[in-house]
Amino acid sequence: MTISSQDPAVAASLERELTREKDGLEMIPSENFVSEAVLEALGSVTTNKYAEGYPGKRYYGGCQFVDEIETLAIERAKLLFGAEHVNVQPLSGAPANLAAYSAVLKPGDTVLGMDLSHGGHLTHGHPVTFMAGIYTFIRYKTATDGSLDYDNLRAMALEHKPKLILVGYSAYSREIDYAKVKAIADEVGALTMADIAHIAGLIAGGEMINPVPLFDLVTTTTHKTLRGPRGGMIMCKAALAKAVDKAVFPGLQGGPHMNVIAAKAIAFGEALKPEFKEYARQIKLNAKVLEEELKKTGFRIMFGHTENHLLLIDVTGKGVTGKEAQLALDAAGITVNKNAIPDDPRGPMDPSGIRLGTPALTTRGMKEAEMRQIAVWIDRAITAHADPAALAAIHAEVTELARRFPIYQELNYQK
Ligand code: DSN
Repeated sequence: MTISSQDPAVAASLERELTREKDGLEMIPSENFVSEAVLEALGSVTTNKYAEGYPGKRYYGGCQFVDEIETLAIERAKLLFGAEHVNVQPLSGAPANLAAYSAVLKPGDTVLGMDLSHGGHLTHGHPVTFMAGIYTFIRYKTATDGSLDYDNLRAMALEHKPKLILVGYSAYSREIDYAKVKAIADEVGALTMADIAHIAGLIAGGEMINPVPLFDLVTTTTHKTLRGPRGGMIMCKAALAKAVDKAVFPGLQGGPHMNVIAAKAIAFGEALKPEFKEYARQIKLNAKVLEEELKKTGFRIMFGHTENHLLLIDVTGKGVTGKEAQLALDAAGITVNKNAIPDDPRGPMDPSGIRLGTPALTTRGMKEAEMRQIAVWIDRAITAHADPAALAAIHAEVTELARRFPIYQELNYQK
């Protein structure tokens, strides 16, 4: 029985989504295209299995084979990042962060985390989150040159005496000096945590600094640049292993999603291969070319420049808001997301910027020449944002390019 014969309504929507992914340019920096093997594992029989606990210490029978799978995922992740301990059960990035906090903090403890509009994440202490009601988050910002303001971070750490200093961001395009942050944390007796969700693939590929050997806790998602299934993971020093495992289960979660853990094991296996290093290198090269070309057409790149896979761009100089730019690019077949810029005077539903990145395009095999062409289309689409015919014309060109870099050729939800 296929989806199309059992449930044509869902099959039709799946097919439309498949066509959207194939025929457009996916430039949301947190998205990617997983391998067929990762997709297959997500739809495997391990979705049927309950396995509360950890390999060799489960609360359910019949776990011998899912134990093998989870052990493989853990061992591969350890190798990939040089981690002393890994928990692969977090369901995604936000639960991983909450589990990491609850492993080492008591309610009311103070955490230093990055302001959302400067590239931080909601789960790094934004007042709308549940964790902001439990812990006291003090939020720092970037310096005017776009680097982390380490002097200010140190001053804030000395003033607030945090229990935890948190780095690692969702819309920030620069490298982080983890050794500097660790020295500040040591000076005030704080623990260190990095959320590497966006850049895990670049770290695994050797293209960005790896905080795992230095920091107490490192959380990540396994999708995004790491190109695995949608899920989370916590890495930590051996001394924190028990606290982290207890925080994930039974502290916050129930049965782990074993199909996702199987897919994580496969993705980590892929990231251990030499070709993944080449992939990570090309992601950065592509982002750099895109930055240079967009600068030439007059866009203002936030944080000065990119040192990773993403660009945060102020589009207001082109006479549009972030929302208008996102809508225009959507109509042209280029998917990005509207995003706040540092200390954005506009609101979150219609901010001043857009965020875009190169991981998914690079997975398709696109290189510098394609980035140059895409930068031209981005400028043309934003300039023509009120002209549906011009946007449709760009869309046709975009689709022609996308089809020259095929993905998922065997997939068909209508058969
Ligand atoms: N939603 C993710 C992103 O797009 O960056 C972060 O959690």
